[in-house]
Amino acid sequence: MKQLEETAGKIRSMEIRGAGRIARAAAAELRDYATRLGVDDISLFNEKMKHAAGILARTRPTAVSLPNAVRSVMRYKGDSIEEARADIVKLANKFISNSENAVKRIGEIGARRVRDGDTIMTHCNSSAAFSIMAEAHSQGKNISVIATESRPRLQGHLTVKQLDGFGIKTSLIVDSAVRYFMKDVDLVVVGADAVTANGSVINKIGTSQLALAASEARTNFIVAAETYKFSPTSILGELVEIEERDSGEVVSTVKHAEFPGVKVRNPAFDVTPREYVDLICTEVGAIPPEMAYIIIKDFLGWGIEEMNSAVRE
Ligand code: RUB
Repeated sequence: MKQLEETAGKIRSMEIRGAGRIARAAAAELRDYATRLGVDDISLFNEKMKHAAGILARTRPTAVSLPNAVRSVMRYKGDSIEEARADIVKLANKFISNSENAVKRIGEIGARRVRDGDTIMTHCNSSAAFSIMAEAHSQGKNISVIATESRPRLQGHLTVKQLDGFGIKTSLIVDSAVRYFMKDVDLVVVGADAVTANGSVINKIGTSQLALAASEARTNFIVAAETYKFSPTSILGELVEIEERDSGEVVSTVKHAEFPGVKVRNPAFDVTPREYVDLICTEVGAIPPEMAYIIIKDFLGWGIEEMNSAVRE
């Protein structure tokens, strides 16, 4: 339990962050937990696995990749502990390798939308969005990237470090400079924490602001999202919960003491309506947001029963 709690803690504190990485870490932890689990009764084993899955799934509420990853491992079957354990290892490893391949494939598909000489704007730190920019650069396209800081956690610093390390011309801007620079931008590329059945995209707070500025400037807005970021339960009307994090991330306790009557709000994500999204690049193809339902139906393999039970959980 100690290692499981440690992994859960790392996801909560954002030492492990980004929807794809969170999902892979949870799948790996379930696999390792099952391997370590020293019980000799299958019902107890199943009970403990369920408990562990619950702890991991509840670490962060917004990234749909997390419950999707947990569920794909928890579909394991087995009449004995050995069988169950072997199936968990197989399913977790399959999820992890599919996820890594998906990010690579999104890069190849998305890079086709990038032209030589393009200036790309990005927000936060997304492996899938980075994969598109890195692939376009590797193909010899002369791109430059404008990346936002992404306050309050400054994931933009990770992005610019990665881009610069890859040899891509990169500028860093404050979040409020997005509209100011949009006139210089040919394409916006961002990642996603969740995509709903109606094609709305949930990503780092401020993403919808980029989308609005891009729409005003007639600039294409592309989302890079693996299929496991799509939310099956959104078909049943479930809303994706927007995580609100501690106010200390926005303003220190000492500073806050200077205006104690002020409530400091810190939503970590926002919703970009599908009208602002030109294309969602998944590993199975680049789709218009209107096709989100098809991805959920055809590629995630959830039956209506499974969706109903996920909503009840
Ligand atoms: C990260 C974030 C990323 C998406 C996609 O938020 O919003 O854009 O998770 O990332 P946080 P990826 O830092 O709060 O986890 O493409 O790597 O899955």
